[in-house]
Amino acid sequence: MTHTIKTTCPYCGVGCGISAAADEQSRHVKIQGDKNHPANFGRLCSKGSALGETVELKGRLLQPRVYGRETGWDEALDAVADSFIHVIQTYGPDAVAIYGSGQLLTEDYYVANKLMKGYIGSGNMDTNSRLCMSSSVAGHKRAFGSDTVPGCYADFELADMIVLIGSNTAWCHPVSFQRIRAAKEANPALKIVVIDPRRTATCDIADLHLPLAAGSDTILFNGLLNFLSVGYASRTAHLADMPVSDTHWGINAYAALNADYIGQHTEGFAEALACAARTVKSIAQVAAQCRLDVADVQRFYEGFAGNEKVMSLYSQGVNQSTSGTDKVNAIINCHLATGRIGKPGMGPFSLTGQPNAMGGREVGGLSHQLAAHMDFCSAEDIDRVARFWGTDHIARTAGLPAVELFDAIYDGKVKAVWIMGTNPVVSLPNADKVKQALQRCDFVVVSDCIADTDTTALAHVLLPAQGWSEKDGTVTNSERCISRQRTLFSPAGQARPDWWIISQVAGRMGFGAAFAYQAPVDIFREHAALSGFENNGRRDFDISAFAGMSATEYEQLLPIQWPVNKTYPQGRARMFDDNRFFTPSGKAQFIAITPRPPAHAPDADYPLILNTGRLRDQWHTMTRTAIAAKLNQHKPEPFVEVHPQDAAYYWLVQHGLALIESRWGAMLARVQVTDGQQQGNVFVPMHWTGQYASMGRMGTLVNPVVDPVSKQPECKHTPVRIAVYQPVWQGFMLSRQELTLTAPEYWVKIKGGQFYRYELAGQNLPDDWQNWAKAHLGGGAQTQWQEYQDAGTGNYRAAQLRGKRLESVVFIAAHNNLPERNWLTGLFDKEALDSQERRALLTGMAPLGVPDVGAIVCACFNVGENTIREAIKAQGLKTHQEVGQCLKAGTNCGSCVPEIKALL
Ligand SMILES: Nc1nc2c(c(=O)[nH]1)N[C@H]1C(S)=C(S)[C@@H](COP(=O)(O)OP(=O)(O)OC[C@H]3O[C@@H](n4cnc5c(=O)[nH]c(N)nc54)[C@H](O)[C@@H]3O)O[C@H]1N2
Ligand SMILES: Nc1nc2c(c(=O)[nH]1)N[C@H]1C(S)=C(S)[C@@H](COP(=O)(O)OP(=O)(O)OC[C@H]3O[C@@H](n4cnc5c(=O)[nH]c(N)nc54)[C@H](O)[C@@H]3O)O[C@H]1N2
Ligand code: SF4
Ligand SMILES: [Mo]
Repeated sequence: MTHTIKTTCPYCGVGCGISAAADEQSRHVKIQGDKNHPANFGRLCSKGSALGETVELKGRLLQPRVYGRETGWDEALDAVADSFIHVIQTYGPDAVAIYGSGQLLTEDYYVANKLMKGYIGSGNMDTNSRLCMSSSVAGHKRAFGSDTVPGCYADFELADMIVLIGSNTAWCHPVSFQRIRAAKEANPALKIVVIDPRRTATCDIADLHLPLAAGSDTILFNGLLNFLSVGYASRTAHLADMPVSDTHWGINAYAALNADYIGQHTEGFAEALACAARTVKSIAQVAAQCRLDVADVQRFYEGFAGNEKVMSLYSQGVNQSTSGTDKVNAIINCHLATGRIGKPGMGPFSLTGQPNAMGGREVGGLSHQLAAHMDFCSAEDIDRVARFWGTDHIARTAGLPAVELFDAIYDGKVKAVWIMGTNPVVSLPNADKVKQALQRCDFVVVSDCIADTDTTALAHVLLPAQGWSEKDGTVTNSERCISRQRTLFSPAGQARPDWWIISQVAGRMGFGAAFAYQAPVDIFREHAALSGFENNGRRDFDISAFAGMSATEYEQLLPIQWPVNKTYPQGRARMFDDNRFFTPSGKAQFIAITPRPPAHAPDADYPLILNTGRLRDQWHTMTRTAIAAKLNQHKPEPFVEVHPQDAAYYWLVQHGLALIESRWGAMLARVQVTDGQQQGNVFVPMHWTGQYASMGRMGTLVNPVVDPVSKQPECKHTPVRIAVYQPVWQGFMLSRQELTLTAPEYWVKIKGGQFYRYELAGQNLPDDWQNWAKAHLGGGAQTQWQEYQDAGTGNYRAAQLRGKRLESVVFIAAHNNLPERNWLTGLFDKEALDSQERRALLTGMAPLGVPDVGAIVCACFNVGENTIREAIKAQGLKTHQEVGQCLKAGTNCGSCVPEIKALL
């Protein structure tokens, strides 16, 4: 029997509401967007729509394991508690650590943080949010005195201009992107500016794309602050000596500066402007240093100055930088200078990455935070939280931030670590060192819902966590909206909720009374009570209205934006609408920004800049999205984007293989030549791991240098070199069964609908291809083989059938002259091949007259490139809407609209 349950998507920070029709017996779930959820009003992207394909039990971690042996919960929990107690007694509390994740629910996060900071008494709880949001957190704190996102999604529709900085919104926040696209279609006067070194899918809706030099954002925004301030100095007596020259900065811009706002509600403007004016003198200088056209910079500045309702949306191109915090404040400075904050349609807006990036900050998940937006800077806060928690063990100083934490593990200073809901062997910079750190560590506990990840492989104790569809609790999205994630299915195997696992360990460590939670609502109530405890309006995060909530009210909780308290019982859409900030003076702070280049410039050995980021259809380390065959079609293999001139210079060819090396590691990827990439920059996706590729784990390359304020690593800027990787042979295999490969140097595993696809390349020829193929594909007596071998060219092709059903194919070539995979993969959907298809098998190409859909463009409706091209030609289609009417492509999640437009 199916029952329909409202829940929230477990992927990005848009936080879309889902209406899920789940059938417990078959473990099937039909996913639809929740029409009433304020984040998406019924829309979903390709990843959210494919969630039903990710709930299968195959690959799940179903039972606790202690040193590789499956066991029951009692033994596993005792092992964790005993080892932690032993390390703490021998070396002190700072020798243990928890490394958490913005993918934990608020309730899980709260309990983990309370255990480490409140009861173990160490600050060593940090999270993958260190790699994600910590520059935004630090920038907010400096400017507002609190980690507050001022605005809300409804502002997108009210804005006159939206600036997207370091954000590939089209792929990473697709439903917000669709909302912006719809706003622009409804109001063509809405101007969109994209600031990103790459030309991304997001540029599809841009009126202006500024492909700035990587890392130069602070120059651009210091320039903007100057531009906005032209004429201000002469009108304001105490700033008369301001070294701003009107002639360099254009005319009429000062109309934008809000002197009243600056005077009444802010501090530090003079210093910030003086610093901006000292470091950036003219638009021409900005253009030269950011490597942009003067006219484009001017257009951006005039647009910003001339439109009152400006929103600045930013993400990892801003945060993941050694100037990340400064970038955030350089942007906020321009909003404070114009008074454009806390009002409809305007403001700085940090797009959060993970589903619960915001919730993690609420509970104090970063190692310098304590709880409920209180941190270790204030003795009063520490005392307050200690009294609330009823503990005399509370940590008094900040713990180690992620990169330092793993260095401390490597150095043997931290001897036991518990990793929850994150895959640091892939996602941390200098990932090989992270791997070694865990190999050297005395005691590694990993809680995950998936059995085989690069990190679970190194665990001494593995704890099966409930995943999305099983777990139950709350998350907070980019606009401070708290939503419920609800249970759809009973747990897989022995999987337990993270909060339960942590509470059990806490109990076994002797802290039972403080962790006697029976259900998530118990934790949520406590978290809510702490947020209001001795608050009196001094802390932004206050959801004390929920402190007395009943289990039924929690069950029925509707999405609501914090704060939720006596003053704002229905939540609050916009913070700072009262012009009151959470600094000691109550005023917002300008921060003087001195632009700095990225930590390491390219040099003779490593002449290129490596940029890393996300793809439309994969989520991080692919543990869940790669299970959904649909999501593997868009970009099946790890690749590196290279500018045509760099490709020519390094002899790289389209679809050939390249070896990318940095001072820290190496990676292999398929070459994609594109002028969307700047010369001197290359881009690789962050997603591939040791589970899906032999050498696709990009974290090995990444520079571990961090921002001095936020400690966030510079994931977008590593000096690298690139060279052709020339294998002796290349090929692919398609098989109904998952295979175990006897490792060629290069392999990639791709899950399809009814098949697994393996892309292969090797340096050593096997003695005999026939034996090699049969050793891999098996098959036995009931299968028939077709084979073709040409010793002269090195080509080998084989197909294995069981009756008329295709079981597997192998295609090997000395060069990369291999057929496209689409037609062959389509044959796995058929129970029987006809004789024409069987005859064509070893050509790898559809027989004449049989259509080949081409590479899949629309993942939602499975529409291929060839189909779209043919329809465009045959029916004279002119717009993506017409393509949608004709083929449905692009009409569900809309993420492929930019690609359809490119085909048009
Ligand atoms: N499909 C998908 N969506 C996701 C995720 C996912 O894994 N897959 N992950 C989620 C998470 S956790 C996060 S944090 C967000 C991230 O969302 P985004 O930040 O939008 O994603 P990224 O691709 O990491 O980086 C964004 C852009 O920053 C640009 N950039 C690099 N250097 C600079 C620079 O110096 N200045 C500027 N202005 N731009 C620069 C890059 O070229 C890139 O296009 O996405 C969330 N959404
Ligand atoms: N070079 C480079 N590196 C980056 C980035 C980049 O842009 N470039 N981006 C950074 C950013 S912004 C982020 S957010 C990180 C993301 O990096 P990670 O956090 O390492 O990536 P995920 O694949 O999301 O890892 C989540 C893990 O938790 C498991 N999991 C899922 N749900 C649950 C649950 O409910 N409980 C438990 N216990 N486990 C669960 C999943 O199976 C998976 O193994 O990567 C960072 N690293
Ligand atoms: S935009 Fe997509 S991934 Fe993000 S929450 Fe919505 S459905 Fe999930
Ligand atoms: Mo993130």
